[in-house]
Amino acid sequence: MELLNDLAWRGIIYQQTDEEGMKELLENESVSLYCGADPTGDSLHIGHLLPFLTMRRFQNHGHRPVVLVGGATGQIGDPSGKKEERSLLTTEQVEHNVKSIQAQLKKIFSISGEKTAVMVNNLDWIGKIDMISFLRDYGKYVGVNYMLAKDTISSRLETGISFTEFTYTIIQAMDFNHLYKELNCKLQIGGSDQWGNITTGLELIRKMNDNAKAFGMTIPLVTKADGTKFGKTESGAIWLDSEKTSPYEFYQFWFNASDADVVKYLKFFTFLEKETIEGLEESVQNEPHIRAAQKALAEEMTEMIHGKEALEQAQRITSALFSGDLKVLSSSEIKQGFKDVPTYLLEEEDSTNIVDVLVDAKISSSKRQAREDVSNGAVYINGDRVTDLNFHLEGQVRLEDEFTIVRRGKKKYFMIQYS
Ligand code: 629
Repeated sequence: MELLNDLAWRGIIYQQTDEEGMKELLENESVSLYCGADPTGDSLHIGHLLPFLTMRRFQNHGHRPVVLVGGATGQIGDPSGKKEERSLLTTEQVEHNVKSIQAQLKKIFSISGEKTAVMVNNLDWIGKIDMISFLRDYGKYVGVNYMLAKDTISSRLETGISFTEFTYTIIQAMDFNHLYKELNCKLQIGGSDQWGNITTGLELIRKMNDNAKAFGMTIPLVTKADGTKFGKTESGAIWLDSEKTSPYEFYQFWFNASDADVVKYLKFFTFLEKETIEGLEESVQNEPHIRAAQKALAEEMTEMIHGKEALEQAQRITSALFSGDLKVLSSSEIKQGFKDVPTYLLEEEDSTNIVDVLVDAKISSSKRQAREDVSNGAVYINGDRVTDLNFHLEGQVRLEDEFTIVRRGKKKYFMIQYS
């Protein structure tokens, strides 16, 4: 499908500065476009994904993504969408974060040779500008009244905003102007919170380059049908870094999308085609219990971010947990799969007898109940049924010498850890 139609069908376009002009531009030339991320942390999370995946859609249609990491802006702090002043990061933190985020973005774009995506860091040009040049060459073009009218700034006038954050929008505008001149970058995209910064850039480009015209586009905020925040679970954000969010958790996040949200996510985040997504939409309506759409979403996303092997591992963990057969998993896979089950720490002096452990860890309600559970065959240790009342949690059952998985009944799992 033609790019803009595809984006519209997916619901990816929120605001555009000049719809007709942009249509013409994209039809007539291979366009360079950019989107930035500030290194405020050492990993991107799924809230960052949409604009970067959208850049990949442009790339697939012959345009060139310019991926910016804000080594300079990350030291200032974007007030957009923030109710309060941010605390400054140290320059070391920013440098560290820049490296991690660059590596993640490189993976998303598989940046290699020319003609594909390029990666830039705004510290390379912003870091060279001295204060007098800043005020004379750029500051003169941006009216304070114009800035005060921006939502992201006006909304902070009551609670307060430092001159540092107030200035942020000018720096992002300077980036756009720089990329316009150096890389012929004519379009900036971002989430809806970036509208103010993007339009400041268009103003600066126009004023500094003889009425030149560039374009801006924003992408809607991802919302959930139940009104809760997208991308957050009880254990926090869903990170792209597999150390922070394991591929299994990542898989589960998408797999657990509600029927009301899943089709929207397929359109936003995957590269599946219209016909395929429409087929999955029918499946949500006619046979929701098989969760075909959720499965497709989880597979596409996990493979895209973590690769095929990690996807297969996540699927293996999912089905082992479902069947209760843990023997097919490695200890590290068990660890991933059981991260969120109730945990009990067994101290060195505690009894390791199965009945005592069941009571101490509150897995069974009393000693009598614990004995009954074991004798009835309701207790499993690392997937093996244990019926011996004299069984001890020692030796081989301590996986990696660290933990044991106890299951009581069909689906109740617990983790015993050792001090
Ligand atoms: C210099 C810095 C530029 C252009 C952009 C930037 C970063 C921008 C920003 N973006 C958010 C971030 O970094 O703060 N000022 O966390 C974030 N972005 C992705 C989407 C966003 C936005 O990385 O645009 O809307 C989240 O979906 O909040 O020259």
